[in-house]
Amino acid sequence: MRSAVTVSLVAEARGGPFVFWDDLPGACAKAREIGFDGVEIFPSAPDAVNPAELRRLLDEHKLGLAAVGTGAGWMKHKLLLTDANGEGRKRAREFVRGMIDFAGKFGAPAIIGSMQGKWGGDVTREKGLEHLAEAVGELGEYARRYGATLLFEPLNRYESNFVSTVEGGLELLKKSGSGNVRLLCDLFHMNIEERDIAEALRRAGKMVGHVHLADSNRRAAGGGHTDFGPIAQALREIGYEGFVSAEAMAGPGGAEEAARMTMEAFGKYFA
Ligand code: LER
Ligand code: MN
Repeated sequence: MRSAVTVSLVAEARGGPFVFWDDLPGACAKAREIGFDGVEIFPSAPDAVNPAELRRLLDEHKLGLAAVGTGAGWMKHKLLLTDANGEGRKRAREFVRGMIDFAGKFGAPAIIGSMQGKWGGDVTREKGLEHLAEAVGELGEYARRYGATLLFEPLNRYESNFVSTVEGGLELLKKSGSGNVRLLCDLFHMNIEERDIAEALRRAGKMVGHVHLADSNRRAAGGGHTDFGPIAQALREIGYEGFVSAEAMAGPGGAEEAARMTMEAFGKYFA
C-alpha cells in the first residue's frame, strides 16, 4: 500500500476534510518531507491546475498523483449527476469528463463523491439512482482511454442518501454496466455506516480502488478511536496495493501535525 495526502484547491470546500489547502507547491514539498508517496488533489475545475506545472512538482518531489476529486463540480459549480434537469446532468457529466482528462494525463483516477447528489424534492430515489448508474457507467468507460479507473465513493447518510455502504456501492457498480469503476472506501464514512469495516472491505475485495484514511471523528488517524489493525489486515488479505490517502480535518495542530500523525499511523498499520 502507498501513502497519500489530500490537497484542496477549492475555496468553497473550506471547512471540509482536507489536510493541505490552497498552496499546491507548498503541499507537495511538505508531503515529500513527511514521507508520503503521493498527493490527491481537489482542483476547482478541470483546467484550474496546469498539467505541466503539476508534472514538474510531482517529479521534483518524487510523488505520484493518487487521485483527483471532482467535488468542486457540486461545491463550486452546483453540478449534480442526478440533477432533475437533463441539461444540468449533461453539464455535470462534461465536468467529470474534463476531470478524467486532467487526471488521465497522470494515469490517475477521478472520484465521484459529492457530485452524486441526493434524492428528494423533484428527484425520486429510483430516477436518481438510474441517472447515477448511467453516468457512472458512461464515465467509467470514458476513463479507459487513459488506462485509469473511475472511483465511486459511498458517502455517509448525512451527505447523501443514494449509496452509503460497500454493499450499495457494489450494487451501483453492477447496475452501471462498466467493469472499469472501483469503490473508494472512506474509513470515516464506513465508521458511520458499516457494521464492521474490515468485513465490508473483505466483501468489496478486488473492487476496492482507493482508500480515504481518517479516524472515527474525521481527525487524522490516531486522533480518534478507530482500530486500524483489523482494517489494514483486511486490506492485506484482499491484496490491496493502492493508495491509502489522508482525507481528514486538521486539528488545532494544523495541517502539518495531521500529516505527521497520518504518516505515523500509516507506518504502524498499512506500510
Ligand atoms: C466527502 O465527505 C468525501 O469523503 C470526499 O472524499 C468526497 O467528495
Ligand atoms: Mn472521502
